[in-house]
Amino acid sequence: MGMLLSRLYQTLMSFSGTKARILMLGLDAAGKTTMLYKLKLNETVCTIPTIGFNVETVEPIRNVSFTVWDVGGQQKIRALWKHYFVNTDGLVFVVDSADWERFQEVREELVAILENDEMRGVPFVVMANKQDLPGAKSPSDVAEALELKKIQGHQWHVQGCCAATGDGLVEGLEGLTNMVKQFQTRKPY
Ligand code: G3D
Ligand code: MG
Repeated sequence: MGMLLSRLYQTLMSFSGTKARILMLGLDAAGKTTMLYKLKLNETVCTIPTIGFNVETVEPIRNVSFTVWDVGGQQKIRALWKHYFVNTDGLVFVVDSADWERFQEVREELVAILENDEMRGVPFVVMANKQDLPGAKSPSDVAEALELKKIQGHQWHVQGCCAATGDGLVEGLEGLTNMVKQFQTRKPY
């Protein structure tokens, strides 16, 4: 097993005993599928741009699932999203840090997701992806552009990463895991 994968497993194993349902969302081309494959097998795979409401899921360890789709556009299918928001424990929100022209759209999408009833209190990590690109904004610049400090009622964290190499993925998921565990202990059943 590769180093990255074993560190990822160690992080996710800290959920052992509890179920964790993680959503991984972001605009198209943010790098979600690339990240998903890193969680599954430590190699870069060819990805086909996701069209419409195409949901991908991996369960890297038992009881820990990652469910992924593209947000943005397609007003008509938004009503369907809420079914996937049910019982979410954590959100990985992936941003292309070099695509600053879409930061406003990214912010609107994030806010719209978090406003959902089913997403109340759910912690999230913003993965400021593609840090390897020359035009990439730093994680703190991404946090500022998305006005994360204005978002109330959710614990959050921002992590710079490069899905292509896997850099920063473990750190991001560690941060999320810690927040999710706190969220799960506070959650009334
Ligand atoms: P999505 O699933 O969010 O839509 P993808 O995004 O995972 O399909 O990635 C979209 C494109 O960005 C892909 O390029 C992918 O290789 C690239 N990408 C993902 N992560 C990184 C990264 O960290 N750095 C760089 N430089 N590129 C990244 P293609 O060319 O295959 O469309
Ligand atoms: Mg995809």
